[in-house]
Amino acid sequence: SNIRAVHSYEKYNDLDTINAWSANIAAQNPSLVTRSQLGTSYEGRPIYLLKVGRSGSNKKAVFIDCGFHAREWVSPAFCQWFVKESVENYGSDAVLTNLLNNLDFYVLPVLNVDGYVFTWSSNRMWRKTRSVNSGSTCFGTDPNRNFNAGWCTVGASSRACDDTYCGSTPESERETKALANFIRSNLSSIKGYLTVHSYSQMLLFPYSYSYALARDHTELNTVAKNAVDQLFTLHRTRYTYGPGGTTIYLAAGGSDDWAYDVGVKYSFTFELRDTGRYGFLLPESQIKATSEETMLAVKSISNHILNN
Ligand code: ING
Ligand code: ZN
Repeated sequence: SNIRAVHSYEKYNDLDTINAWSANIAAQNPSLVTRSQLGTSYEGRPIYLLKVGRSGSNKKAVFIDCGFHAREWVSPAFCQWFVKESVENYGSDAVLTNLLNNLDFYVLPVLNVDGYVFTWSSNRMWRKTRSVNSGSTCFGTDPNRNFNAGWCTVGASSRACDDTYCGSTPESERETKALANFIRSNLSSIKGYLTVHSYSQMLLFPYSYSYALARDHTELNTVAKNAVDQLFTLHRTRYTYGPGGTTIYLAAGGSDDWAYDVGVKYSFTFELRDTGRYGFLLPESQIKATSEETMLAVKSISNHILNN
């Protein structure tokens, strides 16, 4: 008999549980999922990456990360859901099967592993990494202000005690450096970059570091509109969409702007449920609905990438 406990996709899972789950789902689905280590965090924890898709040659890839900001717990829950849906519905869901046959999905369940552990042990509202800042007693850098895209020019702080601290240099954090190195190394295949945050119910695309419109603005706007329209069909959840700067706020150093500027055209930031009633403390009872509706948006964007 199988003594391994069934994984709870409708609960928030701590990092040890997520790491045990990712090892397991790769071991149980070797033709669809492989696990590697993207890098190591400041505090020495492994950062795991799953590659999801049927093996094939010259496949385009979509990179999806979760858990940039430690307190946004529904984000890692979504990444787990995405992998679950992929392994459970491969071969039965025609759209998903086609995507997995023709695209690789790199799924990073938790980027900011140290911060995530800290929200479970000490401070549920922690956002940043947990690196030591020289000359300060405050910890951490905002990983979504730490990329080399208008770095620290707007909507970011140069004070180590602030929640939007941009860090000492771009990619100063081991976590952001590992992510950026991976994307730089796989630019020939990675055509989409999706980074999953909460909350606000928005689908954002470049730019956030300025009001300038992206070269591909018209196409990105259409892709975003189609994605939020699909998302809406399931539970009538309303998302707004548009360039980050005008849709949420100006903020430099974000990973989506960086990915776009290095050549990943389809670069989006999701802000999942809700719009503030529960905020970061979204009840576990909403994980399933949030994840299922988000799947529709991710599938919509991925289909566009596959066909363009
Ligand atoms: N929101 C994002 C943040 O890092 C964002 C919004 C997206 C900023 C893209 C910059 C670029 O502030 C949350 N909730 O973290
Ligand atoms: Zn966030």
